[in-house]
Amino acid sequence: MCLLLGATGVGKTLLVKRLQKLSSRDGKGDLGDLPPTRPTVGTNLTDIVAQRRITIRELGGCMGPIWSSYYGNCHSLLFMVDTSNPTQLSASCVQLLALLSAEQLAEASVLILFNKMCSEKRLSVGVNVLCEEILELGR
Ligand SMILES: Nc1nc2c(ncn2[C@@H]2O[C@H](COP(=O)(O)OP(=O)(O)OP(=O)(O)O)[C@@H](O)[C@H]2O)c(=O)[nH]1
Ligand SMILES: [Mg+2]
Repeated sequence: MCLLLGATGVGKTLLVKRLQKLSSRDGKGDLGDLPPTRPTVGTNLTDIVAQRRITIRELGGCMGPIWSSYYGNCHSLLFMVDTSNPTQLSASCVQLLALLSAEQLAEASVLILFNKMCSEKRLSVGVNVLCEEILELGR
């Protein structure tokens, strides 16, 4: 099981929809129009078939207080950050640090996704600086 986590509105559902499209037979060419998304209230399970089948469980950002009840059976973790929302960034750092220090996730591989880099509002600092800041906070 791969968990997909991140604060509200960072773009988790859109990523899952895009991955689904890419892994489907008709996803070989253009990704097409932007699919609509709604805030995930609860959890959203999706099977992606690439070289092998991967089950991704997105947990809505509003579920943050109970994310930990889904840590069991998690082998990998995708954590998404919205780079166009500086006011959310510190909350995202706190969430990420909680994930990185969770006993149940100690063996899980973690990928941090910096999303919305296309936005004009994105943070002007580079992703490497953000990573350093996050790691520094964790010391
Ligand atoms: N500009 C821009 N908008 C994006 C990007 N990714 C997602 N969005 C938009 O951000 C909004 C929220 O996206 P969702 O995928 O619903 O966010 P979420 O993380 O699933 O949110 P919750 O389910 O509430 O936790 C939607 O309007 C998306 O189209 C991106 O890379 N760039
Ligand atoms: Mg969602």
